[in-house]
Amino acid sequence: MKLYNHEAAPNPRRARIFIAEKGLEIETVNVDLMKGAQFKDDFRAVNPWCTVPALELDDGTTISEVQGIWRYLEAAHPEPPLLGVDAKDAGIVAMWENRVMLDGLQAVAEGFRNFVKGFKGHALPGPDGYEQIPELVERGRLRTENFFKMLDRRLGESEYIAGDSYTAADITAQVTVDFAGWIKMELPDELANAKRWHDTVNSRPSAKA
Ligand SMILES: N[C@@H](CCC(=O)N[C@@H](CS)C(=O)NCC(=O)O)C(=O)O
Repeated sequence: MKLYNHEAAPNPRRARIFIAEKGLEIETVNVDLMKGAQFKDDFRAVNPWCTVPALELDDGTTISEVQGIWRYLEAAHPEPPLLGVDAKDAGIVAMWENRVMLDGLQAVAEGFRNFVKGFKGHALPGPDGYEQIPELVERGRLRTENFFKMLDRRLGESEYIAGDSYTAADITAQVTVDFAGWIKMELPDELANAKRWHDTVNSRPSAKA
């Protein structure tokens, strides 16, 4: 298996942390997003959406989308479970993970991609070009602030985001909080529940993945 990766980018990190939590070692292939390698024909043949991560299986099948990669790896390597331990838990993990994605990761991305000059004409990932919308920078920052508060409220009632154990919802939230540093935003000190959780998840060995 091979993971098409870009070390600095948040979505491949969601896949790498998951892989590390499963105790797996998977060869990585760097796709240099800074040089536009995602748009070259050889990578389009791997993933026509021109994004990383993408997981190439030994039979040549490629699975892109973090959710797709997670689902495959969880089914192939069930321990430790990261997508829920039974039907109810799986629903709860998916619910929280998606909320974190929509309200957190996408909010930071909105603030980042509409601001950074390098994303001019390419404000959204993928093969089609979209212009930046400067007004979205402020909105992205406001949404990120609200996301931090939501995280803190949730972590005041539960040890981890989807319940008593660490799951994929924590992975997306952990990556999001660290990605927010790119727009110079961090968890404020007064959000003590979220800070406690962030210290805990970021001290797991997988956080270095
Ligand atoms: N929905 C995709 C998102 C992947 C994504 O946006 N990846 C970014 C890196 S974090 C990317 O490949 N960007 C390429 C670009 O901006 O051209 C997934 O879940 O894998």
